[in-house]
Amino acid sequence: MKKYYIYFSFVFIFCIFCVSSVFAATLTGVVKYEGEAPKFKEIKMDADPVCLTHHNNPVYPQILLLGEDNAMGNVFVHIVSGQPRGKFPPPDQPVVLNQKGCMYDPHVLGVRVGQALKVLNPDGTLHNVHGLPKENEEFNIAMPKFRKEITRTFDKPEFMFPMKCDVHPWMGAWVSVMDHPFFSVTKEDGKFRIEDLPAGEYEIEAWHEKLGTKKATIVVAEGDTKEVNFSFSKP
Ligand SMILES: [Cu+2]
Repeated sequence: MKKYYIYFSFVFIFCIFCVSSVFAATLTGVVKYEGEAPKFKEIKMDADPVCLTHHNNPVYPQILLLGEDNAMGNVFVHIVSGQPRGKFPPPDQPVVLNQKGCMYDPHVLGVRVGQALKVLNPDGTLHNVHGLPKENEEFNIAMPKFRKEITRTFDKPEFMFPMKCDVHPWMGAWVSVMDHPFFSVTKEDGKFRIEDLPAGEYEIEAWHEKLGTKKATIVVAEGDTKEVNFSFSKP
């Protein structure tokens, strides 16, 4: 009998620890595009033959990234009000922005205040990394083909500034410098997931570079998993 007491004590103590992380809520959802998608012109990379060598298929602008069933990528979903109090130290790991085949990957990204943004150049050609923030300092860093990576950090929160490459005018990305971890960027499946939200009422915003923003208000209790879906259409 005694060994059962010991066993149950272990289970009880373990569950106190595991439940503490289960208490936080999770927010999930899917972003979709409604209506007929506009057609985009193929990007012509003839100006730089090195870029051309990286592609066997036509390349299109990343403005509207649609997956199966009109699921929508490159949408930035984040909490805009009701943000939990407290300090959220940035992760030690950098956020990576690649310039692969003379295209930014990802096209939309979030980085935390103080977190490193690592920009890679695997292309074997010259790129220049030109960021145009307003709250943070503007930067313009040449990356000749031998300069494979650079790192940049940002000391102020700033929502969505553009990045561009002055060598390849079709290259563009959007960077948001966040002071909290409650954001997510959709990929081609349109899905987002925001975890570890304390119980509360929040206003959630989905942002798209051309189609504007959509908002929703949610209330989550501890341990909830809530689903919120957004849809965008041509204005
Ligand atoms: Cu470039």
